[in-house]
Amino acid sequence: MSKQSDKLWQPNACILCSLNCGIEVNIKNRHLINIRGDKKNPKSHGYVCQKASRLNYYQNHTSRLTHPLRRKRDGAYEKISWDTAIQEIAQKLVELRTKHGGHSIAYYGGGGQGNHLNGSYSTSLRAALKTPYFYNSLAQEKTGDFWVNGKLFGRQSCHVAEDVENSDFVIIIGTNPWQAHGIPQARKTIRTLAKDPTRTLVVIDPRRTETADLADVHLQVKPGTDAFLLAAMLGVIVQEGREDNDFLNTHTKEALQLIDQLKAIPVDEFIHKTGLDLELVKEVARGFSATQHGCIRADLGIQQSLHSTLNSYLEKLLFLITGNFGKPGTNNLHTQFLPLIGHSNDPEHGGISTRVTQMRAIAGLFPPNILPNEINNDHPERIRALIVDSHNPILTAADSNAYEEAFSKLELSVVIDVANTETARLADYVLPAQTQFEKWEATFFTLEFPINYFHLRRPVLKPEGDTLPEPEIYRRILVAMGDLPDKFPFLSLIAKIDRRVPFLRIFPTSLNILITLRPKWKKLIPIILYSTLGKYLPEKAKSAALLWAASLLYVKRYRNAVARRGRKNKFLQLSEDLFRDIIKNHSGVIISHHNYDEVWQLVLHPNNKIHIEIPELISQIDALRFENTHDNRQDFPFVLAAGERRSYNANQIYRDPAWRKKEFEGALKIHPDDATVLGLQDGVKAVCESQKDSIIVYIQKDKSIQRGFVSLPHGYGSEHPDATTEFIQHGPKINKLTSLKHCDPISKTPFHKYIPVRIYAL
Ligand SMILES: Nc1nc2c(c(=O)[nH]1)N[C@H]1C(S)=C(S)[C@@H](COP(=O)(O)OP(=O)(O)OC[C@H]3O[C@@H](n4cnc5c(=O)[nH]c(N)nc54)[C@H](O)[C@@H]3O)O[C@H]1N2
Ligand SMILES: Nc1nc2c(c(=O)[nH]1)N[C@H]1C(S)=C(S)[C@@H](COP(=O)(O)OP(=O)(O)OC[C@H]3O[C@@H](n4cnc5c(=O)[nH]c(N)nc54)[C@H](O)[C@@H]3O)O[C@H]1N2
Ligand code: SF4
Ligand SMILES: [Mo]
Repeated sequence: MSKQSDKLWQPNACILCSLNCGIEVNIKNRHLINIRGDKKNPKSHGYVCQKASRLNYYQNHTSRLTHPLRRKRDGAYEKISWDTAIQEIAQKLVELRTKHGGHSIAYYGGGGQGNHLNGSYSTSLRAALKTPYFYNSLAQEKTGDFWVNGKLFGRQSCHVAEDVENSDFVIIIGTNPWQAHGIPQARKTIRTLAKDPTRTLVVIDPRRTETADLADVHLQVKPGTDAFLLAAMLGVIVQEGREDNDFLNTHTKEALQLIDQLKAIPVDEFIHKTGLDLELVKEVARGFSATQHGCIRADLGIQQSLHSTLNSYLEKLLFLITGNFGKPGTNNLHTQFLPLIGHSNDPEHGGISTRVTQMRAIAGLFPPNILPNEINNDHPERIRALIVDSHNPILTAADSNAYEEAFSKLELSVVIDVANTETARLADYVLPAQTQFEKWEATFFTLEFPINYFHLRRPVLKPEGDTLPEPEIYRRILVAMGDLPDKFPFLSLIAKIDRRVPFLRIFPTSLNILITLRPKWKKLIPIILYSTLGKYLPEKAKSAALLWAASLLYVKRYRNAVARRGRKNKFLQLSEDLFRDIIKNHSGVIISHHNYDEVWQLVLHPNNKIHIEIPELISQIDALRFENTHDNRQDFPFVLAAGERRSYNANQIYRDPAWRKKEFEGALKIHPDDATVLGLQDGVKAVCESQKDSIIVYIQKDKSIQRGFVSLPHGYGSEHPDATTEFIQHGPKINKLTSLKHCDPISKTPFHKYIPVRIYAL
């Protein structure tokens, strides 16, 4: 290829899943006409899956928002100016904050698979609103896991990575990396693992997934019985004396009660409940305890099913009691460049709870499963205003009908999105954001150990219409609310000088003085950075200002690991060197290189010991013995996994159905024998009904699914305008079937993979 055409390829990243693989795009007339993997990306090395090549469908489609909108009395929307929108929204927010307190306002957003860099400035918005209510989709999948991490490792922000690539015994439970990824270069990694006769791959999934097809052992468990399976495996290990006592003695706090509990597990009885072969399960448990380099990769199949928080505990116990932690090829803790999540104390230790349903925060987040009940009542301290940012809860949170009703009760609803979503079409104000290809963007999913990466992306397109990046939207709201001045002339001047002579450190010093004088602004620092330092960053990378602070904090915590990446400019401070490197390299950079010894510093309990006993969950292990698994579900005989990841879904990020090359309907997978009993042919329409509602689905006979179990895809059901501009629904709206109450008692994460349903001909 000639030098000239080489220049047409611009580095960026795929925004469809947490991997954010590096891509190169070739643009013509505002269209992403070619997309390929970016070989220079130090994490993904050119890897992409089939979904990335369709990214133009995210950028260009007929539901794109280009102007601020306000809902009129008759329900129709009118275009308004940014000034009007911001003034009216700010006025209402101030009114609510003054009259009812910050508790009357909730924020649902801050980034999903993307929009992390811009969304992270929302901490300033929430601080100014004085609201503790930060709702996010992570709290409908991972907060049970985070809560367990908090107990085990000291903080809920301690997060576990899995080194599948270097592992010789991998257990994949409740996830299908072939479709969902979740581990770097998933298909390549899984294929290499499967081909190697010296390494073992075990998949635990009620469906014979593409990943299960490649596995050495597929434990085709009965849906919802993983707690029994995992407890039984732990029982086998402890009862046969196979636990790693050296590891436990050195690295964990005493665990007598736990060991006693595991010794008492009725292994055979538990395995029987899972529908699996007794000896096969025992062999897997023995194999995993024998290896020195085993790891477990888990996801929604256990986190969004029965016992989800308990499942997360048992899964972690399995790698901990076998000592598969803190070494290559095992599970490890990892660092985070800008912490994606925080820590919340339990209510009994001073943590906050919501005013209406008394729900605790976990990792600083509140679960979507409680939100409609926090809004839809006449409690004096109910939520009255909601700001939704880069989420589409009307389709993606449990119980769409309850959400729709709750929206109608709000005194103010604002949606910030790039597209006119189902949620936007219920809001009082709709604010159009720039897409992730029109603004500086990065992901805060820095989930790797021992080497960690960060990728700041430069915009590849000019912003469409009258759109703004989120930090600018928040900044304007803060200014209109009277919480921040429009300009910081003095600090801006200092920032300008600081960028020329950073070693003088005049900007951090001045910022410190400002915050000492104005302590109220401490939590608004992100927006202050954006307004000052941001203006003087190279290539107008204004939104990258926060990364300057992130670099400082990261170096403060992990100095040696950052130093090991090698100095690019040894005259600069380490953090300044890291920051500049990030801004300069548009294909991503390595930010830290850890030693395995350093894993223990990431355990934040005193003496860096893991507190392996969690009394609340040990009692749940005990309770399993008395649990009745013979469901009395005659009315709803099937278990529906509501939300499978397939080739043609990508959350609700793609809205135009034309992105799909096949699987247009998002059909219900059902075992052929079950379909025959119900008299349903392949391809026909049928009704899928839960206790909440019913939807129409297309039938797809599929032998990969076990009898009694059915599956519908995630990411369908969006309404997209056709040529006549009428909104037409494409595929099932699965969350019509799900319920707010069907969720974990501790974390309120929904049991979406275990929805009792009945199916009948239309
Ligand atoms: N193609 C595609 N990829 C995606 C996404 C997408 O929308 N599309 N979304 C991204 C996001 S946000 C996430 S969180 C991840 C989720 O990634 P995954 O968790 O891998 O996705 P799912 O397909 O929802 O569920 C995983 C598996 O759980 C199995 N399962 C269902 N019930 C049970 C059970 O009771 N026990 C066990 N052991 N397994 C069960 C299902 O059969 C399925 O194979 O995917 C990410 N990647
Ligand atoms: N039944 C069931 N429900 C589920 C799941 C399931 O498996 N089953 N999975 C759950 C999981 S794991 C997740 S993560 C959630 C995902 O659901 P959500 O958290 O709602 O996120 P997305 O579907 O990714 O929607 C992202 C929204 O952000 C918008 N957007 C894209 N780029 C930008 C941007 O730069 N700025 C702004 N402001 N907006 C932008 C998109 O247009 C879209 O409307 O769904 C959950 N819901
Ligand atoms: S969807 Fe595919 S290409 Fe995009 S980030 Fe995920 S794995 Fe990479
Ligand atoms: Mo997710």
